Amino acid sequence: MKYNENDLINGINSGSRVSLSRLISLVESDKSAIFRISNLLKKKPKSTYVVGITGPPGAGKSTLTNRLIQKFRSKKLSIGVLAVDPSSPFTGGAVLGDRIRMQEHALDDQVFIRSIGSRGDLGGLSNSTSAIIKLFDSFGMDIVIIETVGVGQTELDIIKISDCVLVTLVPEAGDGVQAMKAGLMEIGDVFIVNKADRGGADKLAREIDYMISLKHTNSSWSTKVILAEAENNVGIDEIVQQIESFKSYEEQNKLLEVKRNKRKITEIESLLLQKVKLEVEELKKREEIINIISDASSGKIKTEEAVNLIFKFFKNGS
Ligand SMILES: Nc1nc2c(ncn2[C@@H]2O[C@H](COP(=O)(O)OP(=O)(O)O)[C@@H](O)[C@H]2O)c(=O)[nH]1
Ligand SMILES: [Mg+2]
Repeated sequence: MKYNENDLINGINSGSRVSLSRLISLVESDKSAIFRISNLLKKKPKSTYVVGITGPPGAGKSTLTNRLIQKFRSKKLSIGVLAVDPSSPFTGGAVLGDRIRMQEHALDDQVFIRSIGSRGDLGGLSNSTSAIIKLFDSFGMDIVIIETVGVGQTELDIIKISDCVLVTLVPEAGDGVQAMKAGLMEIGDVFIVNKADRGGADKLAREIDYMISLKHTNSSWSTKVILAEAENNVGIDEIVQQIESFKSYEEQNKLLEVKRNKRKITEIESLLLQKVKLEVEELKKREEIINIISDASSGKIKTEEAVNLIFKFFKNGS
């Protein structure tokens, strides 16, 4: 079903959840949509604070997200949650699990939960995710939580879109070393050792503490490691406290502004690539281009020559 985009934008600007939901689907499925709508989105006086949660699958990120929602709701804050699952869009088991776990918030109109699949396109996590953050922002959410199933680059991309990164690990053999290898030590603003009800949590927390102490940094933020049991609601107050302290630290030192401005540069690069890709897709429909491609594939001209010819069309815009 096709909706009128202007109606949806008016809807989101006036707080309609249905419009929010439809616009999220739109920016996810149509990569050119954000270029059409971003100018029409109203800027709210206070921008949303983005908390990224990453870590290995099964570490308890969704359980923790659920606890954080409860805590933030008790502070009367509105929350948007985006669970990004790179492997299984919508129908995957993990996502289904997330839905069930977070179901208790389904009737709360100050909580909006959405799962999306990152389809590994150019820019991976960042493209539709930052568009969706913009939608949450216009809707007026106080907090946005982005949960990524931590694998590879997606895990590290979280820092490009978050104001505060929580790295969640569990006391299982080698998790600390894995985290270091995966580059997680570099991106965490707060570290959480979840499943502290199991053995080995203290040891892992000490390991992480030690690795933090080795980090070369000129930041005055002291990165903490928090022991938690998301399942049993243990350690959640401390985590929220850390998020709040980090936010104040960023605000007081004007870091939030610097971070967000820097983010715009990354965003321009990634949107520019996206735009080029969209233009190229359009170009490929033209007869002249189809002929060039066919000449290259039959060996009449070299592939490089074909690219140069196509690029000429691209640059001339005709
Ligand atoms: N023992 C224990 N299990 C937990 C704890 N927190 C979460 N879990 C369980 O760990 C499993 C994975 O949790 P989930 O939140 O889906 O992890 P995610 O993949 O990181 O989102 C679930 O079965 C949870 O019930 C905890 O503090 N202790
Ligand atoms: Mg999860």
